[in-house]
Amino acid sequence: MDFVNIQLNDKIATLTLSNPSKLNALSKGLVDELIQALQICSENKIIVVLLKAKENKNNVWSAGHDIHELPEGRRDPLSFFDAIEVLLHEVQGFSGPVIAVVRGSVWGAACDLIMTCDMVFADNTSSFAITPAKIGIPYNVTGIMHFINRVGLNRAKEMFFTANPVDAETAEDWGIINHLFPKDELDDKVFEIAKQICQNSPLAVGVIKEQFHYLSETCVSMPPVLFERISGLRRKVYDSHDYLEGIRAFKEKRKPTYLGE
Ligand code: LCV
Repeated sequence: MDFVNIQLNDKIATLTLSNPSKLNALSKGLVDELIQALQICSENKIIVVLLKAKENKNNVWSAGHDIHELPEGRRDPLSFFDAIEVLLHEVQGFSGPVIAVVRGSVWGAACDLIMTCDMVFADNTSSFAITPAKIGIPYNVTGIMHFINRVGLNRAKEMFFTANPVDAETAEDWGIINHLFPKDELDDKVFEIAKQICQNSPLAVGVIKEQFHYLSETCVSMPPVLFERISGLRRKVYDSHDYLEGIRAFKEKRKPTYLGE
């Protein structure tokens, strides 16, 4: 694989993002390889998957969706069948725990990926930012639910509306991270936790994970008309000046000028 390194160690697999020139941005190539890697893990009856990222000089775990691959207007890049959303479904559907091991900063859809993992362990160089508002993107309901479920309504709003990174200590306090470990102990501590999980019944662990998934996805039922309204609102944003402006400003390395239209 070009962008994902796979290591199988008995019943534990380690998948490492490796796209250094783009700060491990979730390009379609990298995401497709992650999906393929999870399928290889299933075929090898892996019980626990550790998700890591190759370190880089910028200390970025992942810079999120590859902005150069975002459509310029008129198309939702985060709809149900888009690669990143398929990856999130695959993580949720994997038969055992998928555990994120984080050093450095996590951005945008990579933050949603982290929120979709079953557990997150990190060191104190980690930070977590969800950035759609910064580049004019309205996000999607399942992604927003991941954040509400993890950190609660007010904190999720703070993360989305400010697009500011949440530092490691706050992330642990808010429940984004299960535990903070010292940088030089992180890998060993997490591997011990993975081995502990492997001592337990993989069938039970798998079914318990699936129950967590369904229960965490339940929410107050939303009348169909509201689903339609939300998809219409998202369409309006994707057709807007501001959506184009956000992406072009990033590419031109300048601050965006939003008009609210
Ligand atoms: C492609 C990149 C990227 C990148 N794509 O280094 O969640 S949503 O809805 O927003 C979703 C759509 C999403 O995930 O959108 C992407 C959200 N990600 C971000 O907003 C992070 C954007 N990147 C940054 O803010 C900075 O690059 C960080 C803070 C990550 C690192 O800053 P630093 O100064 O260390 P550079 O900005 O110089 O980036 C190094 C190279 O990586 C590219 C960037 O264009 C640059 O390439 P060049 O050297 O060719 O100019 N890069 C960074 N992020 N998401 N490419």
